[in-house]
Amino acid sequence: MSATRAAAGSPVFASCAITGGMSVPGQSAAIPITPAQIVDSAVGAHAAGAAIVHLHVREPESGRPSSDLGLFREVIAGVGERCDAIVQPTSGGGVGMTIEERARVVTECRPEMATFNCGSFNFGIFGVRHRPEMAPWEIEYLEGTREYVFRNTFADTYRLSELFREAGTKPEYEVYDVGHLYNLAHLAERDLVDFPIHVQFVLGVLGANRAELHQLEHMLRTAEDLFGAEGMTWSAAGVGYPGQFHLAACALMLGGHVRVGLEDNLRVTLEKRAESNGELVEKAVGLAAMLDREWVGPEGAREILGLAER
Ligand code: KMH
Ligand code: ZN
Repeated sequence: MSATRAAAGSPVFASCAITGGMSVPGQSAAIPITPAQIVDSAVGAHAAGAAIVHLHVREPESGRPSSDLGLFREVIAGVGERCDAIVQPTSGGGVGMTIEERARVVTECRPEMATFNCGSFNFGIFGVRHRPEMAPWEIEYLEGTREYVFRNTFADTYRLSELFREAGTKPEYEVYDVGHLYNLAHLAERDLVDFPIHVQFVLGVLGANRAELHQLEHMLRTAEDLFGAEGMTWSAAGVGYPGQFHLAACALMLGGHVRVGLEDNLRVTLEKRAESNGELVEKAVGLAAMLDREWVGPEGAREILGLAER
């Protein structure tokens, strides 16, 4: 694989992960909590250039990650009224949610896209620094992940594949480690996958692969061997700072798309905490321009992802 293979002027889009299920509000005042805040932040991310807004919801009073369908409906409708971003709710959810609870947003809201997690692994956020702003439940949430397994068993993924098909929702396959690609190939062997697929390489979670160039290259090469370069589109999401922007730069260089957002990273530079999702998208837009990629919004992304003809 050539290390610099994105054609000059090739189109790139971004997804912005707005609020997250594996973070707590006390980590940053910029994390949107209520449906109105999540909608505002998603609309701001779209205005800054994001084609996809990846959404979780939180209990409005506490900020605890939630799977409440009413909250999802409010946020999805709110974003749809104000912009044409591709709305991509999570089916990953947060700590303590069952696969049934996590899947409900797909079956009930039938979104254009949703995330689809390709394997089980430890997902540790207990290393996050405790801050005075954090409520007792937040400390418990973080510390509890010493025992947390993010569950996505084979049976779960078989079922989820069927539910996505029934809903007409395009999965974004979240792969955190190379083995998750083999799990996805296994789903394809069972005829549970519709090609071309869209893969998100999520690197930097404690419990899975690190956000490093050679790991992205290895996973990309493996994915292309399994599915063919024509059989897939892909994006990279680095968790933490500077991982988010290092991975974005690698993806831009290698011909992929990018994901940024407060779900994965709270800093815009080493010295400055991000004040909004839009600020993180703006930085990605700047990086893309420096690397001669042509930025596209929701319509361009729909075209690339094959959503336009669905
Ligand atoms: N929290 C991210 C590391 C999902 O929502 O389905 C991965 C994620 C998964 O966004
Ligand atoms: Zn997510």
